[in-house]
Amino acid sequence: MNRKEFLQNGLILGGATILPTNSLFASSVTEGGIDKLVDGNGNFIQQALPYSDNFLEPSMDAETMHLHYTFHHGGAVKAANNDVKKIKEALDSNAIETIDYWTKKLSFHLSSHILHSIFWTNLTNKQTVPNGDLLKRIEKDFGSFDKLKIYLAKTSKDLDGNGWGILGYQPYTDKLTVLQCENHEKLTQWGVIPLLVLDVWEHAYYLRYKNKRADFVDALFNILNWDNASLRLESALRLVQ
Ligand code: MN3
Repeated sequence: MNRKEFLQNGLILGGATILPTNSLFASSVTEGGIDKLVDGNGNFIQQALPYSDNFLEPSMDAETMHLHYTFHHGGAVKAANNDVKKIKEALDSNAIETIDYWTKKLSFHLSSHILHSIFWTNLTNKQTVPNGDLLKRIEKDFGSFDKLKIYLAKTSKDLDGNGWGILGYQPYTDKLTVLQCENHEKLTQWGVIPLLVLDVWEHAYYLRYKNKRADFVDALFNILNWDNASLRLESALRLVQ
């Protein structure tokens, strides 16, 4: 797919994110470079975590990891399948009074599935830093890695209610961009491909960090997998060339 075709298909690809086939998680998480969120029948599926529940201790405790992955992410996958079913039923029976409700729900639940799927691979148990093309683009678009860290941390800490801080690649401008996403689907820019996502919903940190979201965000910065973000950028650029 060339850049023009990508831009024409932006609505389809806008929420999808990709890992190259040579990545550590490629075999189980992706298919053809795209995060594998559906099975052969088009039903949403949840991939296994790429590590054990306690892999990210102490920054993220095992109990939170288990609950977060199983019930919050897993719940969204089940709900997204139900939303699709309800939309189909409404169309098949020509009873469309509630179709706007299920359409909004699908936006919420599928966006949750996409962001959580990226989030797990964006974390690791060692300190990493951006390098190569990702670092060059960070310096070009934000001034320095330190400035990006300040920007992304502040955006994540100050989010109203529940949501995500996101570093993404915007193919329409060929720039990196930061989003402050409310819930899972609000305050985006069409076309942005997420590279690095920070879940700041209360369910992500409340057991260990209580009300101290800022402490959790600071801890997250010690376990962000910038190598994974680099792989995602490489794939995004390949897709739009
Ligand atoms: Mn979450």
